[in-house]
Amino acid sequence: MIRSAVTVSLVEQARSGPFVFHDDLELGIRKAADLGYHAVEIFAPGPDAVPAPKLQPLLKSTGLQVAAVGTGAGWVIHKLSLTSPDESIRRAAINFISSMIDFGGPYGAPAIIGSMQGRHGDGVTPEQARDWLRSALDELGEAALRYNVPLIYEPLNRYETNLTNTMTAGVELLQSLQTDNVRLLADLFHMQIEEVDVAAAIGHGGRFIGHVHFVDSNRRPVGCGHMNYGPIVAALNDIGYEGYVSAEAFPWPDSDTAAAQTMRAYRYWFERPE
Ligand SMILES: [Mn+2]
Repeated sequence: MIRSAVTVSLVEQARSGPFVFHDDLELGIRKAADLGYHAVEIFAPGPDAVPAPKLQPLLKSTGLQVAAVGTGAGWVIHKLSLTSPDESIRRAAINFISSMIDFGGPYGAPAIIGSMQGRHGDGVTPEQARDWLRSALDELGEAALRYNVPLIYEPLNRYETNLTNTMTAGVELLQSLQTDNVRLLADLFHMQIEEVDVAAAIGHGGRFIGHVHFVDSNRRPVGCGHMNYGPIVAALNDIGYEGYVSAEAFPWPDSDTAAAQTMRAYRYWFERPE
């Protein structure tokens, strides 16, 4: 079964970012539960931002899961990158992501590597950057095993990274790793910029896809852009996808409307009788 999730950001520096709820995790979780979501995806400033004694009872009382935890704060706040020319920054980036794996793991939530992957250039060759990225994914993928969760790696559009822009490149990267515990994030916003055919790319990603960012072409909530969802949903069903479709979208026109709109779209696309 494909389950629904909605993003909650607690990162001040990401206030204008594509997150449906901002600032207040408890309120975000309660609203998500009221709307019928299965889970929240948490974008936190660090591993200690949300203490377990606070989060656990909230999840218990609402019945919500944590779909995933973002690691982008490592970049947005600390300017850490897995492909920085500076070895101490690369090591700090791995340590930050490792601590986020430890944050999400007890909830069964994988960590997502998006902006933390960085980019080549600045004296770093593409080959060198990919070597560093591969070695980090191997280390962190294995670290996630102790929680029985994968590590999620997100290909981004060309304006955000020059390392991996498509599902095809993502599959090639994963196949070159030692670990088999890394999965791809199919973010429909990035994909509609980079892929020739989003549905075909999902088919190509196949079993490697472990998470989906469910969003429209303009990064507004599903139904507020020009994405053609019919073939995309069919492709997810065809590959037997069973993870989350998570609303990583702008709070447009506002958080409550965006969350309700995405839930309407989720029900239309994923809960319709055959
Ligand atoms: Mn995304």
